[in-house]
Amino acid sequence: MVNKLKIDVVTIFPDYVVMPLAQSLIGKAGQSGLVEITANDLRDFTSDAHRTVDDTPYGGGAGMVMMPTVWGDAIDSISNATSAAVHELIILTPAGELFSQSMAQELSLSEHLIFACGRYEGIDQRVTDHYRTRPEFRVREVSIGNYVLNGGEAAALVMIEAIVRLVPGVIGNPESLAEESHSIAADAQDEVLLEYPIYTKPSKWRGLSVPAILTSGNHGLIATWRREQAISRTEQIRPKTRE
Ligand code: 6GU
Repeated sequence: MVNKLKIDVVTIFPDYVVMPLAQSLIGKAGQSGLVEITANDLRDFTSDAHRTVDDTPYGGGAGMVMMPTVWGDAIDSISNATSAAVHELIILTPAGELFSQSMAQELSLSEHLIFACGRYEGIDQRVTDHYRTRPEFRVREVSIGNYVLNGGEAAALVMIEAIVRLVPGVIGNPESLAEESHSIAADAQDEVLLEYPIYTKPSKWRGLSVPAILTSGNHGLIATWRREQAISRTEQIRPKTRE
């Protein structure tokens, strides 16, 4: 078997992630054996009758904090169950580094990804700090954007979809990945070019015609036009990313 990727999601809402992961390309990737995804219930790693995962914050403040004890037991158990040399531990938090195409590309080459989905006000900071001292772990705190979700589950789904489609063998058409790969180095430098506009039949719809150049048959002119469109669209929609 080549380059198999094991993904463990750890959450107090395993049902929230199970159905979406069984669908579409991610589900097919699972059937092909290239990717294996497990949704783990954090409460299975509690030791009290109430299956408690959270407690009040030291120093006061609103809300509850997820306990390091439970997370430590879950991550130790899940990492010990795979033979991977390195476990990529991804702690989902709005206070994390921003997720990007270049991070997806990097993570798609991993052996084992563990997504720790925080709820409430977040996970005790010592979980990150502890696993950063363990050489068999690579720990990242990751956010998918500058807005606040109630928990990391939806963010984990977003990341998994972006990562799994990049696993070699998962996408049917490697050409579409090759085109995207140009944007990856750019993304790493925050210099992404947005896609040019695309059209299909009919050539006229509700009074709107397809740009004539696209039906000209001149592939050189079409390529130039698309590049110009991508640049002007990027300047309009993301003025900051291109200065
Ligand atoms: Cl990873 N978690 C939460 N709770 N909110 C977010 C997020 C993550 N990324 C963006 N907003």
